[in-house]
Amino acid sequence: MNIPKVLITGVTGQDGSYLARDLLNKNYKVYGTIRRGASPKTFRLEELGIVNKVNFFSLELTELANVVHVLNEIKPDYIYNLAAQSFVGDSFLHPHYTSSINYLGVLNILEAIKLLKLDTRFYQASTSEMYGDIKEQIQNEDTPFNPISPYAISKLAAHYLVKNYRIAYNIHACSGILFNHESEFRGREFVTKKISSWLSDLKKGNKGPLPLGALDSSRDWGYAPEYVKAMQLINESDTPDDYVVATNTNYTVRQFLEWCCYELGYEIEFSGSKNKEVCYDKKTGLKLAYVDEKYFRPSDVKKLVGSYKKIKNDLNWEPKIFAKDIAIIMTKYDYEKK
Ligand code: NAP
Ligand code: G4F
Repeated sequence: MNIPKVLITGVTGQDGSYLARDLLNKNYKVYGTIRRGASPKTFRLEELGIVNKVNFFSLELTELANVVHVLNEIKPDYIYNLAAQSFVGDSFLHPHYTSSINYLGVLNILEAIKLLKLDTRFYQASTSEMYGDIKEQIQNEDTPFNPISPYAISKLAAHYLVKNYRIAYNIHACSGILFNHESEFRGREFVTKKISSWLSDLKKGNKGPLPLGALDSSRDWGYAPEYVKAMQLINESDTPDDYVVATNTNYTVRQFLEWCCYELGYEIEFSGSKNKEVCYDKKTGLKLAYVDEKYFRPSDVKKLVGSYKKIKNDLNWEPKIFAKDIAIIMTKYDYEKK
């Protein structure tokens, strides 16, 4: 039997590292792209004990010739395109850079598949951020998109490109519209990890109070190791299609903060007006967190909640770990980490 060859762009990120672990466990041959830099960020792969099992290729996604060369060398059976400028806040500061990696990068991979006539299955990391200023209370595959950040716009353009190449060139290309998913390996700039890691440091006496932006933004937070299983089901399905991956629940940043605080032994209360709120420990009066307008975005998605009905029906995927469990898992991990 032929061993499937899989190429993961963004293998060093949160999702890429969990996905690589799963695929190696299935005995697939895993290739991962890294970007050139002083020191590649392989710490997640090292922690999972798989850094020596991944075959690394240096790839600059915005260079078509480089993409063609790498795909021609590997001739992968599956591609998971997870590489991205994935931080929404940063996309307001770097809209050109965000568009080039998140949109042109996808165009280059699809063009390379077409030019090389590869028989490969392509998965694109689409996002709930595309729903933006939401048009329906619970979002599904048919909900109109209404993006409100350069990140979301770049991802939406890529999303349509994937559909177009599927229809126009019969490429086995699909997208997972993933809602926010978090884990021990989440990047520190995202709000969940910022809260769990900062407060763990504060509890150990290594940091002062935590500055935050919009406390009442709400998100549908799932658990990344479960979401990479959904990605595999989507890409390995014989019928290429697009799927929402979500938990159908949603909570605010404020609630996430409260759960992490509670896990560390703090019972919290808030005081002050909207843009100057402060969060204290009720028992000791210790200042734990405060609102800093610096973290407000020029335009921000207020609320997201997704329906996983289609992926449950077609591919039998459903979430088992929800936001409060995730807050506890992340806080325990960060507090216990040296
Ligand atoms: P992540 O942890 O930020 O990882 C992003 C990966 O992309 C990293 O490996 C990073 O490499 C790589 N990358 C960034 N810029 C690059 C560039 N210019 N050239 C090549 N590689 C580059 O993201 P994630 O949370 O795992 O998310 C994976 C994908 O899913 C992303 O496309 C993201 O937009 C999308 N998504 C994520 C969520 C979520 O809630 N996590 C939800 C929906 C969609 P370095 O290690 O060198 O930085
Ligand atoms: O954790 P966030 O930065 O995630 P965001 O913007 O929802 O994006 C993540 O999920 C998307 C899926 O919908 C992915 F496509 C994307 O790649 C990324 O993984 O912010 C969540 C909310 C926002 O409303 C933000 O304004 O939390 C609010 N927030 C409040 N204080 C903060 C902070 N966000 C960050 N990053 N840092 C804060 O201090």
